[in-house]
Amino acid sequence: MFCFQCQEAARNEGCTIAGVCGKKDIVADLQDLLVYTIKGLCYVCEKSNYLDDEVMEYIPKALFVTITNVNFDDKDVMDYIKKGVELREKIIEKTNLNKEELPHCATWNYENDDDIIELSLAKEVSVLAEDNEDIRSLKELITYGIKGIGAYLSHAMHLGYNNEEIHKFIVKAMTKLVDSKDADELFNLAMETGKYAVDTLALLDKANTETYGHPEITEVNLGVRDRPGILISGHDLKDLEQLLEQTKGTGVDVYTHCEMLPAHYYPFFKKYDHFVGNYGGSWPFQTEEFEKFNGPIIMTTNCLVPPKDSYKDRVYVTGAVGYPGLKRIPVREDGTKDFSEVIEHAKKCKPPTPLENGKIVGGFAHNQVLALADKIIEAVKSGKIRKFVVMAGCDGRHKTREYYTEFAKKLPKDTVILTCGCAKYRFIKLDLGDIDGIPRVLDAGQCNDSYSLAVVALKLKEVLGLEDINELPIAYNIAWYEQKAVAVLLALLYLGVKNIVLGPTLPAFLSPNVAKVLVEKFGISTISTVDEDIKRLVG
Ligand code: SF4
Ligand code: SF3
Repeated sequence: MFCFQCQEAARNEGCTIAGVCGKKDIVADLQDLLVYTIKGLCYVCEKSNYLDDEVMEYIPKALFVTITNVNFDDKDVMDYIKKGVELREKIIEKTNLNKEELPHCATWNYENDDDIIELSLAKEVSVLAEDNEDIRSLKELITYGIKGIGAYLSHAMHLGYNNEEIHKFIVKAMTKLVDSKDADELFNLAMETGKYAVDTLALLDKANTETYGHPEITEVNLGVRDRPGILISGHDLKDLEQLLEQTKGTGVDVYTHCEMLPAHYYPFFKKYDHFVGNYGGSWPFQTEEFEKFNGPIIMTTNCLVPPKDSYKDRVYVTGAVGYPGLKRIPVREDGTKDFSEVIEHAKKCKPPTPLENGKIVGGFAHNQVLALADKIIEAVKSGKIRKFVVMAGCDGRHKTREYYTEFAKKLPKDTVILTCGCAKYRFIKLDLGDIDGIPRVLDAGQCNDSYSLAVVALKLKEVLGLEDINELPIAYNIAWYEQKAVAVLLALLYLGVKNIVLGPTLPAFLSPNVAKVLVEKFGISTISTVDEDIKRLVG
């Protein structure tokens, strides 16, 4: 195996024996083959100008399966590979494509599982198939951006929202990854990936807000009640809605974990009395927190950490998530999920052990921030707010991430943090005060809500009459971990944002030359010390 797609790649070079994330070599190899298969499927779609609902349903989900901390189950990955081959063969047959003119990723086949495993080990399906390290770097940058787009698109589609143009882009881009070896062409494709990342995030924002209302200022309870509970994690709001409906009147409470916290900000979810609050923090701390929760846990998306035996029987998965031995939530014929087993399980469990008390204040997605625009603009004009600092993105295991807590604490009092994603857990529980009633930490929601930060920036630019997004009093100190963050980064670059600080390390998949281009064109850099970074970002 060779995998370097996330921020925790071994030695910041790549995992080769097993993943730091817990992914076994067989799963990593099969995921490479899945990406290879998706490329082959896209290739035949592109060459025959073909797209149908089944393909549009499959590609984003299959991409989602390969994101860090989503699926650790070789059987699941194998099933997705088989489905990809099946869809591809159907299209070749329907469109009479000449197989002899197709590359291996679009023609390979198998007789049994051993054939699949054998191919998954071949160099030609791995990241290292590309010998030129700069071309490889650009191709993987695009691939990870597209994985992020696939994840966000899956969420939008789960809510019934879709945009064929995004699928067409994925198909075109994956085909170029097979065909192209031209660095300029690939660089432009990376920028185009950013454009489609913006479009996908906008679609998801529309899906979320039209379905559940606009997030609004909300206090989220961090304590627990004396009843059994179900903990739901990941990003999927539709799964949460169905769980809340099915737990109504059962005596079982529902709590959010990690990226599900922002669900509390939506008006729609406030009507559920048994939707109690948020339990714990970000994903790296789940092994201790899940242990103490005492009841069942549902993982709707990333980030799943290989579960300990002590609570493994209480973890349920759904959607793209998978882990050997964990129970899967059944899907009914009408497509809704059946949580009855989880609910019965919860009834037999003790209430959660309290971890903390107090509250988190959030809900500052674009609509809420724009409702406060006059106040915010006044504070900017009068100098009470000197600068906004975007501290969005992901959390992770490494100790180096304590930097972000220190950074937030040491930021001057006339700065406001704009956040979203699970990076916020490094500082959201600190009491950083407010500026004339405007909290110093404004949480827009999940990483899925990154679009909000772009809307706020563009609105501020308009109101302040500025020409360029970089003239705004906004600095970017972004923490990344997995591939959705890569999509968001490409989105920001596409929007023209310069001088982003990306940490705690630059991606291992950026070759020195590609990194150099990003530094020259966009002023990207990585973190240094808290004091130095405050000086260069805030002045
Ligand atoms: Fe390593 Fe990250 Fe890949 Fe897991 S996802 S194998 S930690 S690089
Ligand atoms: Fe977090 Fe995984 Fe990325 Fe959605 S849950 S931001 S790391």
